[in-house]
Amino acid sequence: MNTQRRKMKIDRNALEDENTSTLEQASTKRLRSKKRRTRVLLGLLCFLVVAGVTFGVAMQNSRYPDAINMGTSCNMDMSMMCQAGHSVAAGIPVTSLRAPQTAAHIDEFTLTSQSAHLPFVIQGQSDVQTYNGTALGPTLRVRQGDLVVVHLINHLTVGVTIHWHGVAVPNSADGVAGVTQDAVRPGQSYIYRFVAKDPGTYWYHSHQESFEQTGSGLYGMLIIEPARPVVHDDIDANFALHTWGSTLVFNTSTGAQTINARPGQWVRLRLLNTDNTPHRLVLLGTSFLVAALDGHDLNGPTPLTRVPISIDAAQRYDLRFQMPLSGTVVLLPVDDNGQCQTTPSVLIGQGSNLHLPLPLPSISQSVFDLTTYGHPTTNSISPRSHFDVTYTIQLGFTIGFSNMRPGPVFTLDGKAFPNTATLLVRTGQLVKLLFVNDTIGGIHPMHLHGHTFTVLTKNGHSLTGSPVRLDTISVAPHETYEVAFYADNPGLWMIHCHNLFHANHGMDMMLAYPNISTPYSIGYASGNFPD
Ligand SMILES: [Cu+2]
Repeated sequence: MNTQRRKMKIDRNALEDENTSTLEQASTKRLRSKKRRTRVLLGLLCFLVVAGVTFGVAMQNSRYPDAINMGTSCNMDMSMMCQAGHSVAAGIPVTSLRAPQTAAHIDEFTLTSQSAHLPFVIQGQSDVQTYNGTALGPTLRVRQGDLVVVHLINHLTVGVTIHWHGVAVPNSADGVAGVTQDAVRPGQSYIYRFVAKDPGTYWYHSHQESFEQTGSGLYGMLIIEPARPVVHDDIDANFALHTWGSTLVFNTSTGAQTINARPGQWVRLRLLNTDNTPHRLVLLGTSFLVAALDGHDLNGPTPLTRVPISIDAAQRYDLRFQMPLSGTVVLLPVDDNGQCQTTPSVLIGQGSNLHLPLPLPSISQSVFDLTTYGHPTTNSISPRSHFDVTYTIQLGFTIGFSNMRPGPVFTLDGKAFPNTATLLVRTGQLVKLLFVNDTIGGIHPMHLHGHTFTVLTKNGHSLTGSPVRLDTISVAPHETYEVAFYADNPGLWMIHCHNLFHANHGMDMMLAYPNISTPYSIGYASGNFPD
């Protein structure tokens, strides 16, 4: 009995012990899970703090400096030590790199930057920035060899400049805010002087906040007529393509424009794309020649029929054709599917019976190819030339911060402006540039200031037709282009993508000659933002 009672007591004690132990275990478990939760929360908090700090630091690091000076403080003997940027050292100042004060013939213009109301309605954008109250600004026609003097007067409330795209101006006339001048402040003025050396179709636009300002109307065309023309044109007309909102215009027209031309007359159409992405056009009603690219004549151009041309950002195409005995010649935009658009349009012919050739034909998808067009001829620069220096430029794309803005960043050799490398060249050198576009970042129309380059190869293959000289080369994804030029215009020059959105998000670099200084700087202190 006693034994049995004792056993029961022991069992009860064991049960109590077990209960106590289960309670303890549960409490330990709760404690552990609470600790785990705390640890997870702390971890998450740490992660958020680290991510936030990293985000903040990356954002802060992408901010333009208050002042960055693009001068070079070296000579080429120090080659590897030679750096540009952050330098205010003595050297030849850009302000001394200028055109002569006078010449036998001077063409003088005044361009006043001012706001204006557009003649046609655009959603939310009727007041625009212009030169002389119109966008496109005045077309400046000058003669080869003349001294061009342009007075810029700023009546806007923001700083502006004028860059002469494609023209080998002296450095002080290049119009790059913070490099060759300060942006011209409201109420102030600046004088541009350059000799019109090479005939052709060029254009001008602001190079202060150029993405914003070129898009909002600060652009115009410059035509340098040859001193001794090699061909005769009865009619010479120019058209700038620009998109307002989603509306494409030829010059200032969204509709049909007419040009009066008689059968047998020769017509030259100078076409410019002021937008950031390519435009496709076709000429119907006769065959035509592509006479010049970026203002430079092609050798032995051959007639093309219904071949669409794709003009990338900032590029110019000169088309020439002889008016047929009858019918209308029309210039129309073509969409990516090869469908002609009916507006905007240019109708060329005689009388009042000009009309579109309806139904409009379907256009071939294969566009004009500059690498096979025209006839070969000797050129001072060829793939077999000896190059003094070669630079490879990787055109890249990433997601990150560009001047504190999260989103796309377009890079040159992995860096975004103003942290991109400076390419150093010396007067007299033959310089080769290799543009490589291996990314999905889009088409990059790469533009070199102050020089004209010869296109050597596309994807490793030499050109088979006419030599091609350009200032802007369109490099599509998975394409490479080799181009070359003589370093014959000392100064501090930009190389940048002329998709100005890309330029505004990092895709710029400097090409500099040694020992050039500038009194100007880029950044928040000066308010100079060239792109
Ligand atoms: Cu680009």
